[in-house]
Amino acid sequence: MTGHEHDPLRPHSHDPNPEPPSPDPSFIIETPDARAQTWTPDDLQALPATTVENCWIVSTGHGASGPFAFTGAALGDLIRQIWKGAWSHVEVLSGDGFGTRIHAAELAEGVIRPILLAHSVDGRTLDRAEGLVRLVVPSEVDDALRQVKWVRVIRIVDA
Ligand SMILES: Nc1nc2c(c(=O)[nH]1)N[C@H]1C(S)=C(S)[C@@H](COP(=O)(O)O)O[C@H]1N2
Ligand SMILES: [Mo]
Repeated sequence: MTGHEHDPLRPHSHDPNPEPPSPDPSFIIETPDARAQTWTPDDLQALPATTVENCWIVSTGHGASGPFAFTGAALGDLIRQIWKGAWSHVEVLSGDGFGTRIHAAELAEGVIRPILLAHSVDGRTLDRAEGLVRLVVPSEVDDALRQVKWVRVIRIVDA
């Protein structure tokens, strides 16, 4: 290896950033046709809401917090609403260089405890410090590396 090359899709375990990268909670959705649309938390709140109870933010290094009931849009449903063509995976990137890749199979219709683009927790809107807008991957319960705070870009990819 030649020095440290940071890949946001392969974050190493680390102390989470306590500070939002910017005050602006809007985010951009990029579709495979190279178009982009800007969304706000209000746009997200206008979609059908899904709540996933009993979510934990778990980190071996610095403890766990929860249980939380996160509410938001099921990410798979959101993608199927705005992109009717083929797609294989989605990259979810934060404003502070964090991110994760989600395969289409993880976002299939009708999954129990679906992956959410969350705007609320325990019945109230998340504040910016809590990650608004926050990706919640309920199945990930070991190191919180997919619980992406401050989502900035959602890139729908057809590989
Ligand atoms: N954007 C962003 N999301 C992130 C992180 C981060 O540094 N930046 N840290 C992750 C890690 S390592 C942990 S343990 C959790 C912490 O979430 P919390 O601040 O809500 O406890 O956020 C995860 N999501
Ligand atoms: Mo962590």
